[in-house]
Amino acid sequence: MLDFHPEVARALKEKKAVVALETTILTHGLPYPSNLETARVMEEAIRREGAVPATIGVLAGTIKVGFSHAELEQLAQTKAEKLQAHTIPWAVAVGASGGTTVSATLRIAYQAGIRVLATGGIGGVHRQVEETFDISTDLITLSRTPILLVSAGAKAVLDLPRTLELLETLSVLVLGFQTSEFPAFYTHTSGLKVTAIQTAGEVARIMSATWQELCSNSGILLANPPPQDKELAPLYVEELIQRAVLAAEKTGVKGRQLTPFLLSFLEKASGGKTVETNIALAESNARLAAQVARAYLVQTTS
Ligand code: PSU
Ligand code: MN
Repeated sequence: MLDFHPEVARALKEKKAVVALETTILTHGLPYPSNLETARVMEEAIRREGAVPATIGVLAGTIKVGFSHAELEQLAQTKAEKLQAHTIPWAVAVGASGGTTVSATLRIAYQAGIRVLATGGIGGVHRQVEETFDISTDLITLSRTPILLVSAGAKAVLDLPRTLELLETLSVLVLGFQTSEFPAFYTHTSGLKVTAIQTAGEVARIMSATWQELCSNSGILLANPPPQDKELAPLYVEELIQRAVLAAEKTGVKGRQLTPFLLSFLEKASGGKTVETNIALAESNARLAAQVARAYLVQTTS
């Protein structure tokens, strides 16, 4: 059912390091043309580290593992759905196009034999969850899919303490890359503690201990702080987020529309500053994911 780009098919066959990329960041997370630029920058970062990018998404009902430039452009331009793991079959059946969220991408990547995925920031428990019960299916899917996800912590628009608590309950190991603080997407600080890990090699060792030695099917979250020179001031971001959450409440935005609404509000309210940080952290996550994919290859073939 999967349509592999020849470069990705070859890389998997030759057992090269491959990193999966999600496409909701392209279809719903960033404005055009920053979205297309981000997708390309992430792919390039992976190539520079000697790995092969496998951008995943759905084009007219076909599940793509690896996109050509023209196909990426097509996905960025068309009216695309926001697909989660459980809505992929619907898109396939009706011939819809869609960006795959982390949850959908985890599912497809695993099916394709890929063990590392990079995103900007994973979804999680939304603020005001008491009223809305809005919890991203990213968390549940990660807990059931043996893939390592590189993410700049979780998106700051979320309730981060509850997101971290739920990951704990779901038995997802959360590692901080060269940090013991869970990053808050636009900043490296959140006040929340995680287990620090120093090298890609150690991450790879944990992956094989989890999946091969303990036969666990749990995913792992590798939290990578945003690049220092692109971080935003914590108080500045928090003020914008509170305004964004209030605006969402007032306009009645909820469900799948909520995250895209909040991100776009932040972009406008910050004069594009949040997009700049988002692109920088996405690139940095892609780079780290490629380093981990290479280390995991060494780990599993030695
Ligand atoms: N990272 C970004 N921008 C994004 C996303 C991640 O920098 O837009 C997307 C991912 O695809 C993630 C989704 O799975 O946001 C979460 O959506 P929700 O909260 O509705 O589950
Ligand atoms: Mn949701």
